[in-house]
Amino acid sequence: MVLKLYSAEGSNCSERVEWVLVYKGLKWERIEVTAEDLAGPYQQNINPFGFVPMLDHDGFRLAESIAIIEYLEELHPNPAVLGNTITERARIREICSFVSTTIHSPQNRSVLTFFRPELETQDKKRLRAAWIAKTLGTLEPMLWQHSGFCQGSNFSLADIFVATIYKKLVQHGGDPLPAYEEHREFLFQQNMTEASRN
Ligand SMILES: N[C@@H](CCC(=O)N[C@@H](CS)C(=O)NCC(=O)O)C(=O)O
Repeated sequence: MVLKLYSAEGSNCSERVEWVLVYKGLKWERIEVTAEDLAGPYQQNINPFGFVPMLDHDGFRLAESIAIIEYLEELHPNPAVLGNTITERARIREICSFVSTTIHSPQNRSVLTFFRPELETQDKKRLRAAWIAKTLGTLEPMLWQHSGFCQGSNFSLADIFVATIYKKLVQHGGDPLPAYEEHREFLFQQNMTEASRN
């Protein structure tokens, strides 16, 4: 079985999948896609959506980070990232869906460029950071209700989605958010780090 992941430096969605691959202890190969390739040969030949990540499992290609992660979870259920009970799984999916659709998508580079082509890079970064900060504020009351992990008492995909989108906020120059900083520190203490490159 050969697992390959088309990924890109700084890609938030790819990082989610990479973290899952590492956490599950899977052997995989990373293929870097450059910004120029994304809208060119990569879109023509590999992923018609023109986005990373894209998984290639023995020739079966799959796009969309959540679909990829669900596929990996079904292939390799242990250790689980989607929780153990039906309500746990539902809550984890609720958080991940909010991060993926409400927080991440509007600030995606190509989405922002489509709607605001006039903005300079720095202004785009500021806008992206402001949106992530605002929506992480909305999400906060849903998190850390039972432990330092985002949902329930165990590490899950919710931690991965939250930690990686928070990292994006910091990369865009947003002000630190204390609760999310604490979460990052907690994961580090638990050895659940973002050291996701193999
Ligand atoms: N819904 C997709 C979104 C993928 C996506 O937005 N990927 C970004 C990197 S995080 C990308 O390829 N951006 C390139 C661009 O916007 O041109 C997923 O979850 O995989």
